[in-house]
Amino acid sequence: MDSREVLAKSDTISQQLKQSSKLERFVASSQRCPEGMVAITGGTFRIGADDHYPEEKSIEDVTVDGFCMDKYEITNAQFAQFVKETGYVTIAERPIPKEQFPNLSDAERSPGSLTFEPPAEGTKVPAPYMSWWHWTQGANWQQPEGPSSSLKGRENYPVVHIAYKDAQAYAAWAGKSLPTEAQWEFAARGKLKDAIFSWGNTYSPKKANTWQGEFPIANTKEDGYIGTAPVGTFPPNGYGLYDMTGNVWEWTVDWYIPGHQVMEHQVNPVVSKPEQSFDPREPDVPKHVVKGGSFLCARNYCSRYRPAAREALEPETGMAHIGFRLVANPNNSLLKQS
Ligand SMILES: [Ca+2]
Repeated sequence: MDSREVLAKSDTISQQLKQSSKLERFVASSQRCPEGMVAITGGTFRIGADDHYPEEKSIEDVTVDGFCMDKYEITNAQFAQFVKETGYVTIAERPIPKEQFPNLSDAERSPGSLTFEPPAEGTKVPAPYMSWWHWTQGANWQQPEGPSSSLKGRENYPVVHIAYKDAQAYAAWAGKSLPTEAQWEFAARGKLKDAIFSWGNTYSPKKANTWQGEFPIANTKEDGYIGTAPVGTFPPNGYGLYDMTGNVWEWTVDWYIPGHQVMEHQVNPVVSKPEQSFDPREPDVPKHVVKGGSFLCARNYCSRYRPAAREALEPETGMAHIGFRLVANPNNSLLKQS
C-alpha cells in the first residue's frame, strides 16, 4: 500500500471538527474538559512497538493535538441512560439480516452475540483456536452471558457486546467522538516514554484487569476478577485515566492495517476509509482497530494489555470483551489540566 495515497484519502481530525458538537465548541472556548473527562495536552510520541506482535511494527513518531478523554470506560449505567433517552437497539439485539445470511433459518437468525466459555476441564493446552467463543442467542449488553443473566449490581461495570455502530450512535448522542488509534495510544501511555505497559515496564496483576494462569483453561484470579471489573477498580495511569489496558477492548475510529508505517511524522493521523482496511487473516473484511486488551488477555496468550497492542474487529461485531470510551476534540492544544 502506498502510504501517501492512504494519507491523502484520510480525513483529518480538523476536518471532523468542522462539524464539532456544542460540547466540543464549549471545550474549545473554555479550554476545559467536561466533567468525567481528562485533558490530554497533546504532543509527539512514538506509536507502536518493535519487540512484540508484528502488527504493532514499526515504531513511528506521530503528533496529536490536545483533546479530552473519558476517565473511565462507558458503563452499563451510562449506556442505559442513552437507550432510555433514544430507544436505541444495539446490533446484538437485532435479528441477523436475511440478506447477509440467506441460508440461515429464522430461528438461527435470532439475535445474539459471542460469549466466552472456557474449554471443558481436562482440555489439553493449546485448546483449539477460538474454541472458547460461543454464539449465544439472547446475549447482549443487557444480558451479557445470555437470557439468564442481567446487569443487576453491575451498573458501574463497562458496557460490553457493543459493536462499532453502537458506539458511534452513543457518541453522536453524547456530542463526542470515538478516539483515533493515535489519540488512544498517546493517552494510554500516560506520559511514559516507550514503556511496555501504561504503568511502566514490569507486568503486575494489580495494575490492570487481565488474565492470570494458563489461558483459556485456568484463571487464578490473582487480580480479583475472572470477568470484567467495575471501572476504576485498578489504579489510573499518569493522565488519571482508568482501565486503558485490560478490562475491555475499546473501539477506535481507525480502519485496521498492519503496522504504522503510513503514520510516520503525521499530525493527528487516522486511517479513515474502509477501503484502506487490510487484515491479512481476512483480506476481504474491513475492520476497525480495537485497543487495550481485556480481562481475557494472558501472558501465555494474546498479551495485549499494552498501549501499543492492537487488534482488528468487524464494525458489526460486539463481543463479551468489547466496550469503548470517547473523546472530545476541541481543535486546540491549549487544554488546561483539570
Ligand atoms: Ca482478571
